[in-house]
Amino acid sequence: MKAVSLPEEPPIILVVDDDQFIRQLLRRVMEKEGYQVVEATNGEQGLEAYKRLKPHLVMLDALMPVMDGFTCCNHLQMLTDDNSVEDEVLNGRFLHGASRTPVLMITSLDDYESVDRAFAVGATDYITKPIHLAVLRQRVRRLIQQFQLYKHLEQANQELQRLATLDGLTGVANRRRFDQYLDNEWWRMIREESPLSLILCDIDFFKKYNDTYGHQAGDACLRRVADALRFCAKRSIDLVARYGGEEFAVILPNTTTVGASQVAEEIREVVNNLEITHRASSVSKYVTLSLGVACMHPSLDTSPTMLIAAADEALYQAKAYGRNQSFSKSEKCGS
Ligand code: GH3
Ligand code: MG
Ligand code: MG
Repeated sequence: MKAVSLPEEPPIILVVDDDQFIRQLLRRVMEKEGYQVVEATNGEQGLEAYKRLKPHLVMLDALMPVMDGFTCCNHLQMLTDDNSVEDEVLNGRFLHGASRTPVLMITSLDDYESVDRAFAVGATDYITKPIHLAVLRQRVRRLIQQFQLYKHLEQANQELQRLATLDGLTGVANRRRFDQYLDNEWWRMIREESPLSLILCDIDFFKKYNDTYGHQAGDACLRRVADALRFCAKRSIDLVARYGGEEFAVILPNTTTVGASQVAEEIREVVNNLEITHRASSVSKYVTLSLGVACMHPSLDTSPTMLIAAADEALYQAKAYGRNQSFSKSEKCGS
């Protein structure tokens, strides 16, 4: 995982206020703190600048011509509310909007209603004028630190999620990802009324390979086979996964039996051509694969397990007919 590094550029603060004196004061104080400051004179300009600059903090006056601070704050929330439902649940429960750029309202309005309204439209914090500069500095520092920390956590979380879907040895998708993807594509193919194909590949006499060359050589062999599979499953929607042990699976959406059988034969040939010596094999001098191909037109009364069972049965046939070959078993999947 990448180490968390501090940003090189100083954080940007967007000051939105119609009062030139206040803008200049805030600029002076914030620049002294090491921040970059950008100014806007009303809500509309503020939104434009926000979209362009993606600042780390917005300081927002409440009363301004053209578009006031409450309306502007509302729009800002809509601009940043592009999170998934899952993120929303997390934010709502634990993070209280920490994923959004913090908005600090600085205003002379100090009545209950205005304060409540500001928080209701998404303000992160509220400071009244006349501004207590020492308090402002601390609040700004805290808000920016929290926002940056959240961003780092988000990056780390994304990286963890990516790693949680990969097989550690071979780098292809793991079984968990395979199950998820097959399920997703199953539903997608129902909607599109398209065929879904699956290839199960099993290395022939792999136990003997391990016994002959050792477990580490076995691991290296698995990696090379996985690379060959990745090479053959060319489309971005194809998924290669380690199904378990020395078995791999290839999910081929929008693919007929004929198409999938071609891919299976190509995989078989590419692995043969790797010429990984296997002297204990009874079918070849080299490491070979047996492959089972299945294709279905997903529907509401069938399920992904049926596709897996069909591919497994086909793989069994390929083994029974002598290994180093592919066998397909399909519903009417066209050609
Ligand atoms: P067949 O031709 O019928 O497929 O026989 P096989 O020997 O390939 O099948 P079997 O299921 O008997 O053995 C699979 C072997 O795969 C046994 C196991 O030690 C090995 N294996 C499973 N996972 C790994 C792994 O991560 N690394 C290594 N090196 N070997 C593994
Ligand atoms: Mg096996
Ligand atoms: Mg095997």
